[in-house]
Amino acid sequence: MRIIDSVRLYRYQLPLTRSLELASQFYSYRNGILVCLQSGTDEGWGDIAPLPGFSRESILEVQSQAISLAKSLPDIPAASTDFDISNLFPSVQFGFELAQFNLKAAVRNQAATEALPVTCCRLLNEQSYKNALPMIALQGYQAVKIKVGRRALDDDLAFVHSVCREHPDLEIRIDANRTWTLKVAKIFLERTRNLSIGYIEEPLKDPADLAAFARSSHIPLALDETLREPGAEQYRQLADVYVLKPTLSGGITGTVETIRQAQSDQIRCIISSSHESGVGMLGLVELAKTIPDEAHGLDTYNVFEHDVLNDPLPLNRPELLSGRRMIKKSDLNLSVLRAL
Ligand code: OSB
Ligand code: MG
Repeated sequence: MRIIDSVRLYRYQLPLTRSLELASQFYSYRNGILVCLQSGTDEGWGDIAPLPGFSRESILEVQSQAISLAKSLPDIPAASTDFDISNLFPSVQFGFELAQFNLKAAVRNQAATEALPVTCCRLLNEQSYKNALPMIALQGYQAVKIKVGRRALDDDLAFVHSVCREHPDLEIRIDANRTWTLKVAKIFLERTRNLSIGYIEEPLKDPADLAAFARSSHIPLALDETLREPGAEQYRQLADVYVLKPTLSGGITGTVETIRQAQSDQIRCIISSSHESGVGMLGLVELAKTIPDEAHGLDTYNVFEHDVLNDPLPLNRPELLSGRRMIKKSDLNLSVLRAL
């Protein structure tokens, strides 16, 4: 059996093309850690990138956990290591599981798996919609997601109505990121009665109101943040859709298990990214392939000025056509990586 010979960790800090608003704070850099598991001449890379404002763990906490985990790994069989242990931060679990998955693929030399297309949901804001020619900008997309709740309800409603009117064939998804009271959410429902909306994600500040919302809603309910909280169990049953962010919860194995359970309960699952680097994005694309009939929330990669990969991935499009791409050290931009 193959043994892990070495574990290497690299910090990165990637500049963003525009400042990124996360939970009401603005960021101009993305911090993360790449992990490389090596066995003989084979290597497997993973990405550990806790998202400020969303992850509970900070990059410094992640760094010290990753360093101690790395010390414990060499000489352990590559295939048998189980990172699905409760004391790991989700971002660390995701990064090490992805590295292990990629190492196993490298050992089996599985670079050329079948290229299955993955459908991507476009994140849409009013500014970019108005600046671009909408018919061209959205060409080929099946689904778009509109973030609401950061400005006056009337402005959100006007924009949602115009996108629905101009693109009747698109699945329109709404994400309020828990900004509304039940009262405001009900006004939104009232004023979208005549629209067809794919789902509304996290409408409410207070999860205790979700049951009342679901009872009066004509729009399917998607849960994201609420799924990751203690006490999520009582709210899961209200959801028609789960938005799954493996970096923020569950890593790879936990996410696969949630998908399996959800599918037997007839709940839709969307794989969603959290501004991971290209290394993490490739892992999310692999996971998305396991749910081929959905448009996945993978439109977060375009914020980077440059990536950890020398050649940026072609992800800003409706169909991500990906055979598995094997990452090797020579694919990485070493000038942005600092060995830990
Ligand atoms: O609220 O779903 C969110 C990205 C980073 C942090 C939070 C969120 C997101 C996304 C990802 O919206 C894209 C998507 O899910 O379509
Ligand atoms: Mg969301």
